Amino acid sequence: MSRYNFKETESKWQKIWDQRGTFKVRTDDSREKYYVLEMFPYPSGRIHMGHVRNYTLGDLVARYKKARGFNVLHPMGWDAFGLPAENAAMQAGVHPAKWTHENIDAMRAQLKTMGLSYDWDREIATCDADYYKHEQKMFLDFLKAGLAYRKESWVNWDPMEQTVLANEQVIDGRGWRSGALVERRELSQWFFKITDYAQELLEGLETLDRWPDKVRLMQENWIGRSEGLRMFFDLVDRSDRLEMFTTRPDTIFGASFCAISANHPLTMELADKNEALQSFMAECNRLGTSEAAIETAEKQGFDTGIRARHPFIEGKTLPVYVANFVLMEYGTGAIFGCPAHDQRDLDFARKYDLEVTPVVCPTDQDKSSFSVGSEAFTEDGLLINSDFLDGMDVPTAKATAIDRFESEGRGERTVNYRLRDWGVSRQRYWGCPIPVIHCEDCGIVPVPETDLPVELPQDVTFDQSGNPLEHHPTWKDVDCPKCGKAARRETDTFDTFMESSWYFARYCDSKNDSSAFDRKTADYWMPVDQYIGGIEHAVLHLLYSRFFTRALKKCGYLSVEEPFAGLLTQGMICHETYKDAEGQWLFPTDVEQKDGNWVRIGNGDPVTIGRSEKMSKSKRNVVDPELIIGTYGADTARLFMLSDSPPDRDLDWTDSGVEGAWRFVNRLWRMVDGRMDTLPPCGSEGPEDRDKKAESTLRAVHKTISLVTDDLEKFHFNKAVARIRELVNELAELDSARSDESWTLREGLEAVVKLVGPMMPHLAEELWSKLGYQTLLTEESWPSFDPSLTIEETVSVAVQVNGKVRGKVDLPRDCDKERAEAAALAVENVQRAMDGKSPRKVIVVPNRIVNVVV
Ligand code: ANZ
Ligand code: ZN
Repeated sequence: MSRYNFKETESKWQKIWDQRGTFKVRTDDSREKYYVLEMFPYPSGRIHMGHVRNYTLGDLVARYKKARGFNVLHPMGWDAFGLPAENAAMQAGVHPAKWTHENIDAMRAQLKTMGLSYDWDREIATCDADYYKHEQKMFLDFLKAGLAYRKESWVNWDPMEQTVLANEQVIDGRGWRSGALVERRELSQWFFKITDYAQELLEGLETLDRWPDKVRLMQENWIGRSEGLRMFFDLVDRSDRLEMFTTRPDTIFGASFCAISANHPLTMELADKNEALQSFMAECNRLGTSEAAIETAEKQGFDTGIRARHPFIEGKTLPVYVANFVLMEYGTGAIFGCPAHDQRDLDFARKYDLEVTPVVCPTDQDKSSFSVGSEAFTEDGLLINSDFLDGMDVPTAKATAIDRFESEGRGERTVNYRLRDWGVSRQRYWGCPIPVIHCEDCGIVPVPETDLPVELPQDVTFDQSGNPLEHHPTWKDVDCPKCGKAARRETDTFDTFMESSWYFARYCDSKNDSSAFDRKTADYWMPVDQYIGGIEHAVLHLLYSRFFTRALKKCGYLSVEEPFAGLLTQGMICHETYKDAEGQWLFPTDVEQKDGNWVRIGNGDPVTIGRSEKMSKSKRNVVDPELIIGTYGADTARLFMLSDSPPDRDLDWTDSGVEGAWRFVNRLWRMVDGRMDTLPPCGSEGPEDRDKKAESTLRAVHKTISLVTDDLEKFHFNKAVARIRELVNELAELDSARSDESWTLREGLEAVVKLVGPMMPHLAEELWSKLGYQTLLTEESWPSFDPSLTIEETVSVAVQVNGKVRGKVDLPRDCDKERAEAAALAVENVQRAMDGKSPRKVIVVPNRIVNVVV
């Protein structure tokens, strides 16, 4: 018997698909479209197992939908701008463009060995001017539509390298290369008005019923809508007032201080003549803007000496502090603190010895003795110590307090969002140039559309710190498009999240030179029906894309609002970890098992195994896809990716799992190859009668088709694999010497081959042709099933009570004992015979009898 040669077979079918253009697609109004997309990779140089899983999942969906008759769009490309290319340029002296394109070539070649059903004609690389010139046009349109604006904003500044650092380049508050303490600096930068869409983006989540709940929740929290009150406190001896935002106006009588941000205008004003305050501000600014940093830092305050008047308590004044936990970017940058009912405020009050007056009392506590110690009470209760709010519950007190503030003209109900506008300027080389020009006379002048693209200059050097565009000798120097005077090009480039915010629309019409995409074409394909990728993009990428799509709609580019109708977030791939005696991580390929112990290959040194963790380069617990595909073939790798866990769960990579998949591949191949001689020829007439075994196997075939179809619709891919394996076991029992069974075997094998087609496309294609078909399996339709054959066979079972027949029940053949028992006990006549007693014992003889002993 010959062996399955996956190497030859896989490359053979890849070539045939390629030559026939099997996966090329066009818009076709007569057919229903289906758009499957996997998040495009960053061209780091090599694919990793996460990619293999991601693309296997997408390919399964694409091939399945194609077999179901959809016009399937399934494209691939490269998220090609970004920092690693610049780092490579600095460290290895390769130009980012060269580094990126070489990586793309290497990774494309790797992907091609997986047999993925992409329409490669639509491939894009976002670093090509053909791509980003359309992005520049979009920016100009956004500018006209009022969706882009400039404002001063904070950046990380490395004082030693004299350069702006990306957040990823700040490690524990220090520059990643210089190790210098990073400072914050204010720069004028470009922003997109994503906050204009806060409410829409929130409401839109409700329509995304094919998104995981946890992703929707993460977006909801990120947008962070809160309803509250904006109100004013008068200041003692000052004519201005302090405007604050609160979500707890009910706690107003418990207010014991006010706090403002280090960047609040009042702080700035006071700091002018106050050096101590200046250094406090600088300290706050060093903390960074991340919420995590603010949450964990010790609460610090600076008493300004200013006093604010309590709005409802005659004569009461509150100290105004500058505090490190108040952000300028949220609400109004000023708060009143109510220590009894907010933990941060309580920590602050204890530190500065401020009043702690409880104003909400838990319902199970006595209001005259209730007090707050080191833990704030943040739940609902009844108002105390609160004048006109006394006795109310929190929601009523909130509404009443707001009404009072409003009627006295001291405040207004407002909705506040945590979401900030999207800052898109980056002081980097390897990104899309922002198409504007700075003129001394005219200010900011958009680059005229006819001058697009603004291309990145190729001749840049990376030997100095800072942005190479800044120190390019000529690139910056341009004439003002408005007045003709010598002017300066913007040297900032776009955040790379820009390119990934519209690439899905570009794929619809990726060769269009005159515009980003034809509107009708985009309207045909969009939205993406199924998007697949990692949960790490649950917030930023997905939210930016949802905003960008709305902005494109506003500018007339397309008609949809939501870019991704369905979303699947895949789980991680995990692997055991290994360490040597010194505690250094080892690669799985460095270790082996000898006489039951793990040792290092070569020298036999002992190795300790750690638990299975997410594959990562730093822990070295990675398996190279190229090695697996080279050893076992792409189909084995793909099958393993699908069989062991549901797609949204983590998957443990084990050698035994891969070998199991490999054995199944070979088993299927042998089943067809080894029995070809005995199978009835392709297309021959079926048998008139079947024996019992042939009949029940035929039922199993139809049931499996029906169930696997259902599994694939629900993304229960591992269940589908298990069912197919079960069917294969059953088929193996058939006797090829009997014509009816042999005929059933052919039907069964044909069904199996079609069912595994989207999972193991090369093997399936090979077996399809072995079974005698001249067509490509990839162009065949999904197998159908005869519903009458999927109905469970029922048997009539007698029910006895203490040995006497008392009734009958119809049960599915071979059903489990619990079901038989439950059905038997439910028979009315049986219950009567049991006379209210509970059974001492129930004996089930499958398909025959149930005997109840009472
Ligand atoms: C008084 C108060 C009393 C508050 C109390 C809370 C509890 P969310 O729900 O996230 O919107 N806050 C307002 N602006 C702030 C800023 N710029 N920086 C830091 N904190 C700020 O939170 C709103 C609450 O966070 C507001 O309600 C305010 O404190 C604080 F028992 O006002 B609260
Ligand atoms: Zn000008």
